[in-house]
Amino acid sequence: FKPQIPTALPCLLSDTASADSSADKSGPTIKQILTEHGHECVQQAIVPDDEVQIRETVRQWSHEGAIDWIITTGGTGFGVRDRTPEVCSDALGVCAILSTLKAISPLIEREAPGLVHLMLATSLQKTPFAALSRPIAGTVNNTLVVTLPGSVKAVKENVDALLGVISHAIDLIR
Ligand code: MTE
Ligand code: CU1
Repeated sequence: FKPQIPTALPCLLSDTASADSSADKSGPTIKQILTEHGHECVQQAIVPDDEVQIRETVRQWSHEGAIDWIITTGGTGFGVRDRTPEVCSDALGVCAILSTLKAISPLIEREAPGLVHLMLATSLQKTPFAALSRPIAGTVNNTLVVTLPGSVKAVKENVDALLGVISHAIDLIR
């Protein structure tokens, strides 16, 4: 038995993806994996690389009360959007979005360094480039928020790692 976990996916990929949602491959990947594991995805959005828009999306969803888990994808690395908009490409595994972490970290009420550790430790077994991701995780209101890297490969590896603990985490947070 897998409990249903209402989940939201603001797919914070890029201005490109927000202009053309078919450019987002990681959001649909997350949704597919979660659905296969019996979790319901109740909200999904692609937000442009804008700190305020990202923060307001996460704030709003975490205060609606219906969402237990918000997953973002992209923007965890070292890219600087303003200087390198043209390299913001999922396919290359190079994402140039700066705003995600800056947007979300002020909202976090209780940090979850253990979840960050789990994501990084698992990811480092797959690639040393995992060291270039700076994920954050924690609670906002009664919602768990985690930030995943942008590539489809990274998303699969991180979601697999999180699925082992997420139901219990959400039971405790609710
Ligand atoms: N983590 C996993 N599990 N698998 C990966 O392939 N790619 C890394 C890293 N984390 C990767 C990963 C790479 S190449 C980068 S640059 C960083 O995530 C940051 O990605 P982001 O800027 O798209 O968030
Ligand atoms: Cu990379």
